[in-house]
Amino acid sequence: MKKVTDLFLREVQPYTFRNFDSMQKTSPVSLLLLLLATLFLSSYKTNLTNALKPPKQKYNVLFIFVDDLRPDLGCYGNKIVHSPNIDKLGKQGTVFKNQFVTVPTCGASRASILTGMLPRTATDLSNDVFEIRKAENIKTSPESFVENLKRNGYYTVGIGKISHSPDGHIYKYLQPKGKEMELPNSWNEMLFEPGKWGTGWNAFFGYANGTNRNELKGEAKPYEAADVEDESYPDGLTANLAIKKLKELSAKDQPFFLGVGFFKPHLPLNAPKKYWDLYDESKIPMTPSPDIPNNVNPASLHASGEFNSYKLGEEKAALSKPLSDAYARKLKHAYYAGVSYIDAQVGKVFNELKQLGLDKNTIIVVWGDHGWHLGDDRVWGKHTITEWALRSPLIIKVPGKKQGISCDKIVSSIDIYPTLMELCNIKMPHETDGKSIVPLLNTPQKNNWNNVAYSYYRNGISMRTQQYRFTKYFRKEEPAEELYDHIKDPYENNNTAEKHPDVIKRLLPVWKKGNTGLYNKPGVKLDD
Ligand SMILES: [Ca+2]
Repeated sequence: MKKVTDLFLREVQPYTFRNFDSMQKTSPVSLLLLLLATLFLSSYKTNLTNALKPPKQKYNVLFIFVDDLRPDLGCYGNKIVHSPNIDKLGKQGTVFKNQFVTVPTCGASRASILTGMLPRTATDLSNDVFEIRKAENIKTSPESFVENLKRNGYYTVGIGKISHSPDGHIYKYLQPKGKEMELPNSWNEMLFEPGKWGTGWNAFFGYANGTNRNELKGEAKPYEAADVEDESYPDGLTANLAIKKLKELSAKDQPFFLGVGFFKPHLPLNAPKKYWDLYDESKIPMTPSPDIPNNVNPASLHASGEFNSYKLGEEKAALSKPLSDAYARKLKHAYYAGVSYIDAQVGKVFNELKQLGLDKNTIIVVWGDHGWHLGDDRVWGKHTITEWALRSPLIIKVPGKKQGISCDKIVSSIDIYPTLMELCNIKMPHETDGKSIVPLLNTPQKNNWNNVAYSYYRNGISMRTQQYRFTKYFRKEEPAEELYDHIKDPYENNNTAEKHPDVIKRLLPVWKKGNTGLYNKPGVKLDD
């Protein structure tokens, strides 16, 4: 508002004075009229300033990034999982039931959400996208929404895993924390408490006794249930740090962005025993998609390499044979314990926000960076362009907006940048591939919504519409096209591409719009 007032003064005052000078030689009546006019203008100026005065303060933004969280939450209809705090947020805001990430791997998915852009090169699919861009010294992507908020007067604080590395700094596993940052222009403060693990990467793969997967050379289990307090695993420390920062931020006369990045339920599936105790393992259901889907080439899936890198697991995952039901249940139990552990940490942060009275003026976003196969299609992990790995939670609460809304429209994580800018009344600094979903916060069943989301990996491009998932791979293995009808086949068990060339003919022009040409360029090695 200061800028508008300044503009007013610059434009009006010289004009007034110029006339005043020219009227010095005129009659006292004219002088009186001029004085009255000046008084009027002065009062008009005050009124205008008041009228343009913004609400007490701009919205703050609290953004919770959760690693590898698929929509296994109560507010997404999962009746087994205990997630009371995130569910409560769902009742205060909008739950987006069909939100899809653009890339099913941590770093690339986060690069996409942070810039509001689809991947355009092979680098954009890499987990190390931030590091590669930095090394190549090229700015191939526009600024992050955090940087844009910062440039527009926000005080920005990140805690934990927001971009890709667990503390925002670039360095390799088992190395000391690096000096360079993944997002060098985004943060006023980038923080992490590594505790007994010493560095962010060690903490990320950490066990309760202070060891970590990399130090153990993979001689570790993919899960742990130590009977310890929340702070004996890294996310408990992250929640405490977020609470401490919120207290400081509440004392500042400046809107803030606080990003908090929790690690679980990423592997290793470690959580305090009390969260495991919330579940009866025997009641945890098995996947509705236990086999490789019909008419699907195994090249669309993978051999669960990341999961199998925890060498002390009781069984190895493979496409040739599913894990035993008992072990699959144990692993799902571990994943759910991790979700409940995170939910409790998120709840602590929400409570502090409320205690400080900041909830009335703070937008809250909870987002998972991609989905995860819990044995679905015989895969344990991410890195596929199936519904299992691409669908993740998105919950947005905006003070004063409708509450307890469930929205089924198709949205993409690239839509979040323009959404936040609209809510914070800040211009997009570049043309985004996404679109603001603020209209859906007002009218969740909005007609004429462009129901399409694109995702990329494994040499393929997958498109989700309200009814279908259509995927086309650039590869020699057949079939290279997959079509799933989500009305008849919500778990993607049957590829019906061959049966429905008519549907594909209809979908293909829309699919082509999502082909950014990224596979025309040389590739990088991707994880699986
Ligand atoms: Ca992830």
